[in-house]
Amino acid sequence: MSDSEESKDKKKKAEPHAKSIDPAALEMLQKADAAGISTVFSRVDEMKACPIGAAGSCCQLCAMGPCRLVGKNAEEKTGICGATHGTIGARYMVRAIAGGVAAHSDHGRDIAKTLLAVSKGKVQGYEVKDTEKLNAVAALMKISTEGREVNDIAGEVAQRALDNFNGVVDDELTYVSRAPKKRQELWRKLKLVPRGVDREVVESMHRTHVGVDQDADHLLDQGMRTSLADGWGGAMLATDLSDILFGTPKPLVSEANLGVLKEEDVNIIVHGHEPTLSEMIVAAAQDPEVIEYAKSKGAKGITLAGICCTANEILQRHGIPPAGNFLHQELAIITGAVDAMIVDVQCVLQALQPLAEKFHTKLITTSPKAKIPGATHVEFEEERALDIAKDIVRMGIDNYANRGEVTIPQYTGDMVAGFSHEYINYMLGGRYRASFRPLNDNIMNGKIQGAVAIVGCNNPRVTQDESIIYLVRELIKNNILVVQTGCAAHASAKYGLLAPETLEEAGDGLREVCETVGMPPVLHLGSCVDNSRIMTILSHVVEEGGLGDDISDLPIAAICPEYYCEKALAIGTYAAASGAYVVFGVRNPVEDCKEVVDIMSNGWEEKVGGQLVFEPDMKKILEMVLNKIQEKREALGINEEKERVLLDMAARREL
Ligand code: MSK
Repeated sequence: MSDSEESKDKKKKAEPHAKSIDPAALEMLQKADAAGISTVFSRVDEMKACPIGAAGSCCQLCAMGPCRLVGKNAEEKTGICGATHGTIGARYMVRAIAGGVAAHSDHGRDIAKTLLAVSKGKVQGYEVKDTEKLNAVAALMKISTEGREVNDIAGEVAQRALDNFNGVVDDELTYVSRAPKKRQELWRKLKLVPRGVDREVVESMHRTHVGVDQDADHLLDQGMRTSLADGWGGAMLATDLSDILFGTPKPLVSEANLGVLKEEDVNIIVHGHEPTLSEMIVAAAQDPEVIEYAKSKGAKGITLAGICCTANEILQRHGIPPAGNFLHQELAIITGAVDAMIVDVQCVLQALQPLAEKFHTKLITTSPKAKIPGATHVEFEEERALDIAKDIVRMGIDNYANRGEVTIPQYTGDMVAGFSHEYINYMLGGRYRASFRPLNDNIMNGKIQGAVAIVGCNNPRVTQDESIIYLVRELIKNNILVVQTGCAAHASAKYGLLAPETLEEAGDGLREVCETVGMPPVLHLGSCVDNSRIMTILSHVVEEGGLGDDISDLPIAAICPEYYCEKALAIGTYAAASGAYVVFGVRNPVEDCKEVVDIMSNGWEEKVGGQLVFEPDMKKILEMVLNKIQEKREALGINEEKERVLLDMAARREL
């Protein structure tokens, strides 16, 4: 290679950084390096992110371009069609949001279809597991339950849910009514109320096509409306209907990390996002006949584990341990102990199949929506769900004999998972007085300063888990209750932060409240679609009273420290459009589009009381969030020292 070629090659490479803080990950990366195997961690060093695209300065929407707005006076430059930096950045954001909403909401649609099929008795292995939740959802949908059969109600609920996708619901999604009254009115006034999941996604794609909507603020309003179709639509339905079908989560113990795999067992991993097939895989892996089959092949039994949000779905309801988060998917295969990895949709790296070929792992795709060249495709059909699940588990068992060298890093973290808004309500108030009152009171008296959601993914551009763990630890130390979902929750689980012992690290006030109520200071609320549970909790907190009359009044925030995908941007946008202060780490995807950056921070704060901001430095994120919480507390007037009034007997009687 000539000198100039070598320097060009260097420019394409990223600055190396620490890969992970997880010793299990580091052990597997060492094994990969020694064997000359590439992973997402090594490929990220080989490919520097394109600086033009990374800052939102590249428009690829038509064949007159791609146009890049760089160099001197870049802010004043336009694309060939005349599109400004603001228009280009806003179009990028809206398309990314639409992509994320499509993914999570399509998941919701499939759950609704399963519920409909269950109501008609057309499926194998599924039934309505939580009738109380079914009745609660029916009541919210104004569907009568009086004297009706469970499946009859389920059918109408499922149909109403499906109507939310195609916009057959009076131009307002059903779950908008779950938001605080003031928020609903604001959305109506600003024309942000979503009218149908599909309709908003289609309109976003239309308005971002070349030659249509060219006003950044107007475009970003559509971004908010589309995101709300997920947060208070598709994703919220995914959560509620999954609870109806598979059971509403209740606290349970489990453990997390690669150490959950067992050398003497057949190890099967489910990975992706949806609970429908994985529920049946759980049943199949526990079937005595299937376990006997595993034993007949020389294994001691079957270990089922998960990766990403499919893991969260079966963790929350069955205690099945996660083998790790997003960046663990390749590392699990590198252990040499995974006999089958069953994937559905979302967050599945295409690199898995070439990697699986270097080991003995059988990669099995199951969704009619997602195939991977080289992987075995076993299409999932609800009519034969349990039979298909058993066939797939048997494929893993048959593969056990083909194992080579096995290295399982012996690291696990203990955890309590399985929190739902229903359970938190019960936990705070007890069976007869279930209520969010104790939470509100303790926020008002300052023992708990506020609450922060730490959610989202891993991204190999930053050190795996580092900022998630730093922020969880610092926030609870500062008396902030932390709730988690997605791969960020797995991160905490791996380091034992979801275990009750974490109370030792909490500030005095938070610790006192958690000890009294009997809850850990970091609560795992489920998968990425279950961020909708956080929206529901916030609505209940507002309704309970004493902390303002809208979500934007609450001393709360959301952080997505290690995001990587469009789904995360969609979630962040619906949280901001609902009134939350939202901070993303890693990088700002529209950094050079100053108009867009300003609209999403200052403009949205004025308009909807929430903000979407980006800050790669975790220490600055902490400072920003703590300041915002204090700002909200000041505005509520709950930071003022209350004068102690000593009451005499007469005053007490009057009270
Ligand atoms: S799975 S979207 S890497 S959280 Fe929900 Fe994890 Fe992010 Fe996928």
